[in-house]
Parts: sequence; C-alpha cells; structure tokens
Amino acid sequence: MGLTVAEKIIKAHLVDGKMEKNAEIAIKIDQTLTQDATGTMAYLQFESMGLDRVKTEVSVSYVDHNTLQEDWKNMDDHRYLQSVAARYGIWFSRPGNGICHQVHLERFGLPGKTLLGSDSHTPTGGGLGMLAIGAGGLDVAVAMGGGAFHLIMPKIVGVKLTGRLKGAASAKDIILELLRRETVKGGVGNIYEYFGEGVASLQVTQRATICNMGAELGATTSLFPSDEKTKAFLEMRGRGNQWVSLQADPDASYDRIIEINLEELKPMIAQPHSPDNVVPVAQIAGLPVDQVVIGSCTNSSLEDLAAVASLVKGKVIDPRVSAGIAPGSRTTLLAAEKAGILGELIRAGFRILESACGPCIGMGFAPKSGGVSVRSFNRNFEGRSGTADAKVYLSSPETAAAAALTGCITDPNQFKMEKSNLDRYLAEGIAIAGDGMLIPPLPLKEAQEVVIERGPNIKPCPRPEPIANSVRLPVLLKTGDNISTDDIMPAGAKVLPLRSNIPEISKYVFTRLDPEFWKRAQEAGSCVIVGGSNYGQGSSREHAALAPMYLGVKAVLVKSFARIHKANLINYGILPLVFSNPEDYEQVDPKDELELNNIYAFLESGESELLINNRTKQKVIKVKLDVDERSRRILRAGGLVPYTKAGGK
Ligand code: MIC
Ligand code: SF4
Repeated sequence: MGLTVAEKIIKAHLVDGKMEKNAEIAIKIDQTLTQDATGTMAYLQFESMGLDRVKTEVSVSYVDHNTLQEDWKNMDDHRYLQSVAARYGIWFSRPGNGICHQVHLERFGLPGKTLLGSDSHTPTGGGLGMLAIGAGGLDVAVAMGGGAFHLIMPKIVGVKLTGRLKGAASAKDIILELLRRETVKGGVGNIYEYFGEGVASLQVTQRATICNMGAELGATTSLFPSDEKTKAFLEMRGRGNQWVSLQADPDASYDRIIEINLEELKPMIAQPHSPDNVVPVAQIAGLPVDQVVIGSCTNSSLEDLAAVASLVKGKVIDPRVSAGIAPGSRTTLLAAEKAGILGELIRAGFRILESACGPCIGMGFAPKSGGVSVRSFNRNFEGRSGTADAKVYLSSPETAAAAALTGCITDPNQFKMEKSNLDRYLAEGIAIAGDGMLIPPLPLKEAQEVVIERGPNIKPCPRPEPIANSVRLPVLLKTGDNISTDDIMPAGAKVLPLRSNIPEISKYVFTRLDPEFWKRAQEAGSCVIVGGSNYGQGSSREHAALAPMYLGVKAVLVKSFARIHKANLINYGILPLVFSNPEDYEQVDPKDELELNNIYAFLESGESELLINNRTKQKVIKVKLDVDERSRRILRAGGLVPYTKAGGK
C-alpha cells in the first residue's frame, strides 16, 4: 500500500518500533530549534549531558520571546544562550532577527527532514513538507545530544483541499474553519496532512500559517507535500538546490478524510477565549474594536504584510483603534521596505513593532481594560494578552486590517484590494537581511575555548524527587476543561523573565485560578491536581510541569491530556492519570485526600488501570495510566534525567 508524506518521512527516520497504528516509535531528529523562553532550561539540561557538541545536522537557538529588556534578567538569558550556542556548535539568531518559526522557514526548513522544537508552533515547518514537531525543552536537549524522539505513531488525517480561495478569504480562514469543525482537542494523536488540487494554489507561507495553527487542534503536527511552490520558495531564498519533491503515493490511505472547498470559504474569526470558538466574520460584523495587531508566527510573512498593505493603501486607520504590526523577521521587514509595503503601512497609521513575538505572549502592546483586540495570531486564552479582562479575537491579517480601518469587526470583502508591488518584487528574489543577526556555529577547536556566561538570572534546574511507593495526596486544585499551560504557568512581560529561575517562577503557578496556590502547595509538601478534558493545551513550556514539580505536585488526574504537556509531566516524574470513567470527576473535590498504593509495582507491571482511594469520600476510583513502556520506566526512575543518567534510552 502507498504511503502518505508523513509516513514517508517517518519511515526514513525510524530508529525504533514499527510504523503501525498506536505503536511506540522513535525517530531520528535532523534539526532542532529552541527559543529563549524555553531555551535556557533546554541548554542547562544539554550542558548536564556532558557532550562536546550537538549531534544534529542543524540546531538553532532563537531569541524572540523575551525581548523587552525591562531590567538585566532577559539580557542575562540572551548572553547565556549566545555563549552556549557558540560553545556547542549551534546557530544563534539574535534578538530582533525575527520569530523562530518564521526565520527557520526562511533559512533552514527543508522538505523531508525532521525538526524538533521547544515551542508548540514548530509545525510551521510543515509548510515546507518537513515533519516538524513541538516538544518540551528536555526532549529537545536529548535530540541535540543525538537521542531519538519517542512518540506513539499518530493517526494520519487527510485534509483534502478543493478549488481556490476567493476574494479576501485567506489561508488563516482554512485553519479557522478546521478548528471550528475539529475543536481544540480534536487533533490530539493526529497528524493533519493536506492534499488535493487546492494545495497547488497555496504559497509556502500560506501553508505555513495553516500548519502553524494546527497546533491549536492539539495535533502532533501538520504538513503539506513538497512541490513547485516549495521549490520556488527555496529558490527565492537562494536555497533552490536543497529542494526535493515529496508527494503522497496515489494509493496512500488516510485514517480519516476532511474536505474543505476553498471556493466556498468566507473570512472566519475565533471569538474569546478559545481558538475553536469560530464563526464567520459577517456574523459578528459591527462589533466595536479598540485594538488591532498583525504579526506572530502565524501571520507575519511578506505575503501577509502585502495583503494588509493592499487593503489599507491610501487610507488611514480609524482614530478609535490602536494598530500595530510586527513583521515576522528582519528579512521580511527589509523586503517589505524594498517592495514599498512598509511605507503603505506607516502611512495608514500602523505602529511598527519589533520582529518578535511581542503582543502574542503579552510582551507589550496590551489592550485597554475590557478592550476588544483583533489579532492575526493563534491563541486567545483569557489574560494572555496581558490585560486580564480583554477580549481577543483571532482572524486573518485581511480581517484585522479591515477592522483597523472601520473601527469595528468588518468582512474584508467590503474593501477593494489594491494590487501591491509584491509579485514584481518577488520575481527579483528576496534579499536575506544582514547576516550579522544570525551567527553560525564555531569550528570545534574555537568552540571548546568559549566560556559560558552565567548571569545571576541563570539558576540550576531543580531535579525531581521520585514519587514514594504509597502516598496520600490532598487535592489542592480542581479545574474545568481545556485548561491551558497559560493557566498553569502564565507568561507575559512580568513572569517570562523568570523562566531561568524555577524557585521564583513557581510563585506564579495557577495564579489566574488561585493566587495563593504556590503557598498552599508548599505547606502541603506534596499534592495532586484534578482537571477536566484537554488539560495542558497550548504551549510546549515545560515550566508548566517543572514549576508544579518544584512545588510538590506528584500526580495530575484528569479526563484527558494535551500531548506535549503530558510528555512534560512524564519527563519531570509527575504521574499523568486519567479517570477510567469520566463521571468519577464528580466524585473528587478540592481538599479530598487521595491514596495511591504500590505505585512502583503498578508502574513495573505494565497494567494500565489503578485503583485509588478517595479517603475523604470513602470511595474507590479507577484511573488509567495511558502511556508507553518507556514512559513507565521514566516515571519509575523519577523523570527523564535520572532515567537517562541510569543508562535508559
Ligand atoms: C506560546 O505561544 O505560548 C509560546 C510562548 O510560544 C510557547 C512556548 C513558551 O511558553 O515558551 C509555545 O507555544 O510553546
Ligand atoms: Fe511567539 Fe506567539 Fe508564535 Fe508563541 S505563538 S512562538 S509567542 S509568536
């Protein structure tokens, strides 16, 4: 039987297991990426492995999240990252060079390769036909050391695109439509692979937008085939010789097929506070808007900027709206300037923001209190913008630009899109912005001389204490469904600078739900968290496992988990338990005491169900540990670091 694109890449990289449904597999990783907010911990872990140099084909360390230098902390992190990169043979993308996923697409992404990144939007690379997966920093550190990435063979969902986009409908509307249909938990355990005649009409940057926001489905990754458009993208960036064609076999079979007719697609918008709360823009047209931001790793390409420019050309944004735009990379910024796009944006009244994550992660440009913000981003979790009561809507750059012009939510089809200079400009090829911002790896001898800079913001990573064989754990917090890692470990300008200091950042665990959580946890010594379905959705930040571990969280008992967070809990020795009967969620309340006995024998037995005793309610509850054999061994060892130190693979 024929293979899908995803299966072809997995097959070529398989180092362990059989490529069969639900099988445990391990794949070789060709490239890694880290960003600064997850990178410091990842490199501290890498350093502790005692290797001389990374073993990947390409490893890149980007600085794009913590770029507001309110004091010394972020800069301490940047200098640490730069010196570690120099020491271990890693590329370094300096602050201001751009958002990791955008720059990686432009400079390193390649069809057929595997990429593991310590950021949940790493699947952006799928736009180029690569198998790009987000993971916790520790998994990325292992991959940099030459270790394989372990996963359960995902289901391959085929997304068949027919027709062509019409009017102001854009690539973002494709993924918003998919989110509307599949929801934020519908993609867990899936790879979304795009195929059909509609694919050929989409540029690589449009494909990248779709793959990027596939992360919001909870998917393992998303990807497109590699075709003439892929070739043209690479050629324009002087990398045409690295192109390979990659197509699914004609008789490839998918576990499920979803069809989207691009002809019928209308501009869509995700309402607060979830990326799957999607409706057609026309349905909420007229809602007053206070702020518009265009950018983020989802929609900050040259094509996105050109679409905005062609909509706002010769017009001025509404005086009630504060509008900002952050080009995804300096290459994009430079190209936008050369193509005359930047001038249009400036004349229309956009504030030009740094090529970085910025407002997407609450690093500045927060909306007014209770404000409505329309953003071309991928996440609108409550409070993430930096303003607790803001209402964030997610849309295409075109819809966001239309809102900036009218001061209310507006179907962009109401505007005539002026033709931009983009096509003429692109035909001449894109100039890559000055390379001083992207520092190549040093030769081994020179690298060995590098002294790593460790400012006072860099604190060692705490090690997990293995769980005792039998425990009584108080339920310290009970949450509802779809708790995001932003709820567990908030980001934003105030908290992000503490990413390299676990004792300090732990004080912010669950602050949105209970500001006293960290104190209660420390008093309790050890505890369990109870949650609903899709617990830990969103980011790859391992701090959402590491900081709870530091506070004594020994187990998390929920209806279901998001993929990356579950893996992070395992890596830090926290038991990820699932109610065997979801109704039992009602049988556990905050302050109940749960008793778990003979945990070691259970982990070693391979049995999937465990009985736990709710001592407060005098009830026995059946729970599942739905993990592979290796994860059981990691949990038994007390986490991935002790497991690896003891010789575990
Ligand atoms: C995000 O978009 O939430 C982040 C910030 O990029 C995270 C990574 C992090 O928390 O550092 C992600 O997506 O993984
Ligand atoms: Fe940065 Fe936002 Fe993309 Fe995360 S989603 S990498 S914060 S731009």
